[in-house]
Amino acid sequence: MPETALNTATGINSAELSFEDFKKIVIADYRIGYESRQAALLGRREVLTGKAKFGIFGDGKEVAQLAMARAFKNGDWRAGYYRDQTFMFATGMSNLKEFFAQLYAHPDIEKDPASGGRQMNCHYATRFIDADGNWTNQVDTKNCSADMSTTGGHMPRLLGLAYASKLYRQNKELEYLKQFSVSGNEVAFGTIGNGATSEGLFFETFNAAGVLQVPMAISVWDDAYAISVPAKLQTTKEDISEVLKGFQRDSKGNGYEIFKVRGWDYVALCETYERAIKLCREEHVPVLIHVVEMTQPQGHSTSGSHERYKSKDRLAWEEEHDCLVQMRKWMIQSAIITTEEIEVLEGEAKKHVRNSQREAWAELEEEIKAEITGVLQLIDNVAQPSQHRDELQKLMSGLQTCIDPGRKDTVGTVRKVLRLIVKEPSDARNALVNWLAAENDKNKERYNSKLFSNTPKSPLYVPVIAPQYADDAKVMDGREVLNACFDANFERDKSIVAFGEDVGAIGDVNQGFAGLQGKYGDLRITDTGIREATIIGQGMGLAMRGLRPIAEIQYLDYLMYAITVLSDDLSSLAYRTAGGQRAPVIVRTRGHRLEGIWHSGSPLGLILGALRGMHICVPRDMTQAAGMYNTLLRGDEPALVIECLNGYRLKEKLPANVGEFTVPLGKAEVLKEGKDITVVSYGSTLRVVMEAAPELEKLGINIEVIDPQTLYPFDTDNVCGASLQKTNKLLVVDEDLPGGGSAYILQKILEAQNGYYLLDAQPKTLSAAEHRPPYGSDGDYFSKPSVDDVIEKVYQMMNEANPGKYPALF
Ligand SMILES: Cc1ncc(C[n+]2csc(CCOP(=O)(O)OP(=O)(O)O)c2C)c(N)n1
Ligand SMILES: [Mg+2]
Repeated sequence: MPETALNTATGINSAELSFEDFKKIVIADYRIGYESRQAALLGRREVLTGKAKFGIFGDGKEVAQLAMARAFKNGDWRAGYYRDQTFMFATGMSNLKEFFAQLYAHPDIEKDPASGGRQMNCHYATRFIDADGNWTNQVDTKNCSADMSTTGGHMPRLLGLAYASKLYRQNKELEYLKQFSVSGNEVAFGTIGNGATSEGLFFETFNAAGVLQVPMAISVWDDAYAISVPAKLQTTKEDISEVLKGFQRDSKGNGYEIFKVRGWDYVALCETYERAIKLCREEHVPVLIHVVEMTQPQGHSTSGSHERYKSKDRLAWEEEHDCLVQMRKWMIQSAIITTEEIEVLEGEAKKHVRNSQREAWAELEEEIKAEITGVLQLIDNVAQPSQHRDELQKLMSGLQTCIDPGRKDTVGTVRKVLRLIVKEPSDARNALVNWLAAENDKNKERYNSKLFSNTPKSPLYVPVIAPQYADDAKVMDGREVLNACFDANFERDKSIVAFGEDVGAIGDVNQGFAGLQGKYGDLRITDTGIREATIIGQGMGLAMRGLRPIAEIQYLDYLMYAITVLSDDLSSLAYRTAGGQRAPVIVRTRGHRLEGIWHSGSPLGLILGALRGMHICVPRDMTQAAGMYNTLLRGDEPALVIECLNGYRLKEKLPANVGEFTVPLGKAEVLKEGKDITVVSYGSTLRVVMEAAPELEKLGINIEVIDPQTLYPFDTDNVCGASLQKTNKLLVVDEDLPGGGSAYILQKILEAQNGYYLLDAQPKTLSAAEHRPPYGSDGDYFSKPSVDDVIEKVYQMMNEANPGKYPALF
């Protein structure tokens, strides 16, 4: 191939480039690819010899990633999966030492900035918030949203990252947010395996990006397998770009530009990426780059070998079409490098990788060894005078000779020692106890911190502002209070956007946004397709790029269709990056009883289990909901707000400061004081309880009613526990299934708040029946807690405590 053809084909600006310069660039690329391969080979060995627990690597995918990295610019974003180590090295977003530090689970963000040792290897992320909660400048850096292990799980987030560019380009009001975008010129790069394209999240994302016309570039790394399952069992026609051809844009309308290229052809790859990304960046056309004929030299991961399921022919083909083998051959044939030179390069690269691995291991090992030395001295101090000296010495030598020890070995040994000498108090034992306490604190920080971002900008620190009411405050439908709250916030903060099904033109199905699209435009208040998972992903991408999304899920029952994204991605983001990333998405929905099986759901048990890492707000009315939105929109953590479906038309008073007052998170409110029984409830059942209260008064029972307002965090001032000091009796009422949200509340009050010690009767729960709520008023009455149910339940508890005073009803 003539030199000029090479230059043009690689997308490397040939105009000012000599052949020498061009050679240098290609050689530098090969070096990165080769080092990456060596890291994969060595990484696997580290797992097999026991230094690391699991390995999954990007071997066989190197060359395409070198080409992709060429097209990736400052300000761009990646949402990808565990095969992308070469891309990460080539863009400088990661390096060899960090690669090994993560493989060894080094819990220090200086060593593994992606996850602080929390994620398996090759799970990447760049850090974009500082310790004070400030955003870093995303325009001058290359950006990587945090990987997950779930294949395809990152697709919805990718949509949001690309959608942010569209908003930054089209909404001129956002120009003041200079650290996030330059006129929306940033591309969101996604990667996904061929197998994972079988997943619904892929198709939902793909369609949505075509509708939205956002600068999203999806690369499919196609190695014809998904672990052992071959393409013919994964993909129609065994070819994802073939079946997606209907998305190809044409003269009739918008769509995608679709590219297909072989994973071992460096020249074609560079050319394809240059063309594809230019179009994507400049014209905001989404692109698919289907990279075929990729290989997996070491098989899927360290948990198995591919010889089990690949034929001899396939294995031989893979060896020959190994992308680095092909690139090497091409470089030599094209006189870019000689055989001797490339051998020298490879020798150096191997050494460099080995040194990086050794350094990464030594850094972790030294820390732990130093801890062991200190602990052994402390144990020795208790061992000398101990009756259990022999056993203690055994424990010491066990720790001393432990191969590749970890912190569980030091801490575990000390805990055993303290049990052995439980009856031997001494200063030396105290020293050991103190050591353990200090170490527990450190390990808590290492392994248990950052479920939330916990920065000074947390919504927990938003100042509390009480609602103010004018003497002639208007009384209006609850939905109108919300509408006024949203209006004030949209006016105040130009970065707020809201979107979801029917949110735009009609202002949501209950009209909380009525009239606001007309006022603020359809870039800020926007209709979406029926695609719950990507509505959340859209919110995540925007929130990561400095915008303030309210992502609406039409009914709580449809949250299930987004639960994977909410649970795996949004809720785990702060934790899995050890506080390096955040996405303060506010998920707005409405739930609890209304009508029928899929419009009356209240699955709080499920939500509390799945969404730890989000604030869970359960306002009893629209004024409280408004106060919560005011709080959340001023904080920097994700939250779910569940409005009461049957409350939009109930009358409420409009606070004069409807866009300013705040409802603090985790602060329970006593709605009615009483002395006989504490009744804790939330959401729609609170009205039921409040209706039951005067009826109970007639029966001589005075209940105290408490609204925790948020389930996570739950009553951080122990208001519920304190109430039990007075009543000594506890009833929890909700409309989840038995053992769902109410069981969570019991655990909080009885165990976390020590309420158990204050009870003089068995604590009870009153929940919905354990089936779905049937349609119709009778179905509701016989399945969800009614006023009659509450009265009888409370009465029964009083009857049990004092049958003389409260004779049995039935
Ligand atoms: C949601 C989900 N389902 C299943 C898995 C288990 N799993 C991990 S990797 C993998 C195969 C992925 O194949 P492909 O998408 O082709 O990517 P490749 O590993 O071949 O690059 C599977 C099934 C997972 N991690 N996440
Ligand atoms: Mg595959």
